[in-house]
Amino acid sequence: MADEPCCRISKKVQICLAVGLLVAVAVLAVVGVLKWLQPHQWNGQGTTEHFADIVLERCSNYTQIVQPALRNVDCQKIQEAFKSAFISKNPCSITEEDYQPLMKLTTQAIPCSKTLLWSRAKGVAHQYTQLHRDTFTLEDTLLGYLADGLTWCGDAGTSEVDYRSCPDRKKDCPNNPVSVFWKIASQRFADTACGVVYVILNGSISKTFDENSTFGSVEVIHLRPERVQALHAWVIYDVQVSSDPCMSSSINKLESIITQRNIAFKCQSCYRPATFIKHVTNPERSPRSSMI
Ligand code: JS2
Repeated sequence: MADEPCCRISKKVQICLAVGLLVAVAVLAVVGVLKWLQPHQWNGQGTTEHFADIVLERCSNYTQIVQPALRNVDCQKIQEAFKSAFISKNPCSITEEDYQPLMKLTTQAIPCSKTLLWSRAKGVAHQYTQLHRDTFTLEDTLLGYLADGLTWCGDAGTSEVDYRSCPDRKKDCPNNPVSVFWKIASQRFADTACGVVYVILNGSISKTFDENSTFGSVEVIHLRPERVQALHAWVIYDVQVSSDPCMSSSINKLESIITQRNIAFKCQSCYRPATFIKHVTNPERSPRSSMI
């Protein structure tokens, strides 16, 4: 038939196209599997699932229920400012400037003598502020409340967050989104503290005061002598110790750093956190407040 050679060729072309399509699908499948099996790029856990939604929900909860005095805060803007701090950026080159828009939107007045710092004693500190609602750890302020316990990072080449892995401070790089956030948040929290500042330390570990901790390397050095009269350390311990933890060499080191900065120092050791939380109250009262 006149159209037979054309038909025979088109049959051949059809088979070639089909084979080509099959090969293409197979290649894409292999690439997809290899990408999926690709080892995580970083050593730290990936961004917390639903990160942006959690930030928005926490912001609404905090400003409407926890601290209604902040009810006029724009949570959408805060969520956007938080995302803009790290999305589409190299997660090992995050700077303090990246967080400035978020810091500006989360300014908050903390009453003098109502700042509570902590080191290796997060749980006890938060149990204390749950009982003494007029006292604030960083995580009881809006900024700390938004981020506490979360992980987040992005990547320069995409506008997506990285759910697979994020840089670990020690194994990958210190200027990652989470570490830079807590450094700048802790710095501002200490910098704006006033009156008597309290810190809960762990007397059951060898380095009760660690100069390399966030408390030791950031907050202690950012307390302002012109605003802070004294630092009161509450050293809690739950194992029988031979001597008073307030007499330890690490506490003596803390005392010398603080007094050399013209801030008075006081230490109180408290056996068993439970009794401490119930009975220790901070008598200092002051109507003045500080902006963070
Ligand atoms: C909270 C996190 C996270 O005074 C406290 C707080 O103000 C905190 O911001 O910094 C101090 C505690 O840090 P430190 O002295 O290094 O004690 P730690 O027990 O080793 O806690 C380390 C965590 C400090 C910063 N930080 N803080 N919530 O989710 C969180 N993630 C990090 N990295």
